[in-house]
Amino acid sequence: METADLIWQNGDLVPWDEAQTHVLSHGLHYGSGVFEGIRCYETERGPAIFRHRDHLDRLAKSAELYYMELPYTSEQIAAATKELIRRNGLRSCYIRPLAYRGYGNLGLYATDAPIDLVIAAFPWGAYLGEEGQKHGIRAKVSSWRRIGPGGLIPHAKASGQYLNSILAKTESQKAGYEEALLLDERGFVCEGSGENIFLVRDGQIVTPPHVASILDGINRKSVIQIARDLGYTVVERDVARAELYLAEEVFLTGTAAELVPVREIDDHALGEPGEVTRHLQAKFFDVLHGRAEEYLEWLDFVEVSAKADRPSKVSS
Ligand code: PPE
Repeated sequence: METADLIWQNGDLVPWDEAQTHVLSHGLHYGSGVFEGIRCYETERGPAIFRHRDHLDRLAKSAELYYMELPYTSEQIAAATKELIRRNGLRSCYIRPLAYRGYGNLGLYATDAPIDLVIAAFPWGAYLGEEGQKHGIRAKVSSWRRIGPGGLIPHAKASGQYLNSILAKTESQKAGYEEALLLDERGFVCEGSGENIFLVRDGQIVTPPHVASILDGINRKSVIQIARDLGYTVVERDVARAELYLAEEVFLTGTAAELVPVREIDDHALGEPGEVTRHLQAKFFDVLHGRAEEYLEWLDFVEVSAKADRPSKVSS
């Protein structure tokens, strides 16, 4: 992976290689952590974090759902993130805050394990490849069902839950596809291993609802709003598996993936990205890069001096 100079760890900026944790940290053993994936884009007015507040709200909610008390407020985390971006001299980056149960005791009811909080910010290019972003990816419906509300909390972005996504992603990669599409426990379409999914059917935009065990994606929400603002009809409803093959267009949204067209599912060709996908993708990229006035309120600008003040020597 691409690295940066510093990582924010429990209140301190530490050199990247020195951001360590104890091997008996609770989160390492049980996946008892919650995290976010956030992106910051270079804009004409400087670096801007997309829907920063919404991501930090979701982080706080994920923590609350797992009875974890975050040691910092969203305001403190936001300020720390901006400082980290400045000190790393980054203009655009992926941001990964992670709160996990640290070192204290093992066992499932770990009252003595403190909650540690780290924030990393580093460059991360096109998640599913430049080619995929332009021409679409090949996806496969996974044999693994998405975690359901009976056993876990699909609405939470919790570390351990990602073992489910990892199984699905690994299966799809080994089978020669770029991404896995998961069905929910009932067998309806849910989402990608790290993205929400949209279909275009009869000119309408369709996306699975909350009861289909989706993660309440921030880009999903954004794209729904942008599409409606552009005059499209967006319907949140259950989607049958075969609709994936019958759709005029399919695309995925997520922070890492951004907006990626799907050109083939289970060896059914959908073809090159369609008109709706291309229209939404272009508008969405304008929004992310601060080129759409009407959505500027979604951007949290990072104040940097004209010449980014990159530290020549790192001190912790
Ligand atoms: N579903 C899942 C399971 C998911 O992990 C993500 C984000 C989404 C939907 C889309 O959510 P949002 O980013 O709020 O629009 N996946 C993150 C982690 C990816 C990774 O490989 O790590 C991300 O995109 O940052």
